Amino acid sequence: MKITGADVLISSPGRNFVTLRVRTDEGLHGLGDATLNGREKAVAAYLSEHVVPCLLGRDASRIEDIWQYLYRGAYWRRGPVTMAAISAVDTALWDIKGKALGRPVYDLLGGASRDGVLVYGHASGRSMDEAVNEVGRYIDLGYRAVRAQSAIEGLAGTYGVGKGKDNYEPAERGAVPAETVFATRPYMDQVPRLFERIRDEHGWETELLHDVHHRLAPIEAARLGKDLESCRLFWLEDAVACDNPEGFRLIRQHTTTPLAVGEVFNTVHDAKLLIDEQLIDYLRMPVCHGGGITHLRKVAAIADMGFVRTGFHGATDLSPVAMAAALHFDLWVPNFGIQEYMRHSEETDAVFPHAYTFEDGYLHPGDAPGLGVDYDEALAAKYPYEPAFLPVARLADGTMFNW
Ligand code: CS2
Ligand code: MG
Repeated sequence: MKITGADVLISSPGRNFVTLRVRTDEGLHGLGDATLNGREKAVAAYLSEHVVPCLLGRDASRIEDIWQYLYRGAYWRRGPVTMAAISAVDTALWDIKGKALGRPVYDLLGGASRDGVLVYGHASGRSMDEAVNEVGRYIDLGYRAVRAQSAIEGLAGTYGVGKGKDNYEPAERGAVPAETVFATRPYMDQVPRLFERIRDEHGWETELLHDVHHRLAPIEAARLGKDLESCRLFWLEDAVACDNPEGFRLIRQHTTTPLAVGEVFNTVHDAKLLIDEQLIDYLRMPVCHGGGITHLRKVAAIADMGFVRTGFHGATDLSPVAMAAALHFDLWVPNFGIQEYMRHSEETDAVFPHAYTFEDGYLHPGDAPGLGVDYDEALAAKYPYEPAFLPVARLADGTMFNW
């Protein structure tokens, strides 16, 4: 089966997405998500200019060889743009292989290791009261695990808090990033109070998660992890900026709160020290940014040796193609932990019809051949791309900080 073409499809149904569609001489096509929030055009150009010409005429069934060709042949290895492009090609080729064999991708990986994929939803509030109530709403929706984020008293806007009932959309349309202000001390004082309130109000049955979102120093993260131990979190995510994995040694010395990291990782090399030294408990690099299925199943095997489980990123800026690929992987992978599931907008779901379903706190990818997701190009044309950026954050004194 030869690759006859590949289309880089940019649309904005609710938010910007870049989708790669690989076509073959047998009439089958496969999809990959090439969306990198706020850097969409960089990945689109990398694909169009430097990858697609190299795919034409290749045997679509040679997934590993094409991965090696795109990775080793790039010379300039790794990084979010390169690996998002490689991940999209890889995902599309697994989609094609499943369609050619008439089997869902999870079956090609080794079959189901569980009956459903445990997911967590995103509860947030513009106040602590609203956040606590939102956790209750997600429990009523059937979620068994809920991430909770709230605005920080005294700060106008903060990471993870939506503007209303809709899901939190971090990227803001505009020519340059919006600027927000962060303050460490009120954040660290408030988060333990938020989770104490959630436990008081909603009990101990539901798994609770929190995303620090790269904003603390190691000693601060150690303190927060310690302060949260009585609330028994499922995980504390991105406790520190992970340019410095060694920082996790300090956090680990001080707290038993489980740690998750890796949504900004893109190859095993970003995670190796953390896995080898068992400095984390969950690895978040998703199929669409972490090298695709081909690379990620190697990473998962290495993680398994270090008792690290998967907990893939699944925000709305990862498309339903990425979610479908994640769910096939999640259903199979032996050291599965949990899957993030921020529901997409209705426009997004309409452009990306998919087979995955939610029931009783679990997702299932469905048994359609391949990934079980498609792309409605005619409908997508109604939603043209608009530049959008992730915000930047400064401290109150103007110091540039981590958003
Ligand atoms: C977050 C994301 O879902 C998460 O855990 O870290 O909301 C992240 O901020 C966005 O995906 C960035 O585009
Ligand atoms: Mg996160």
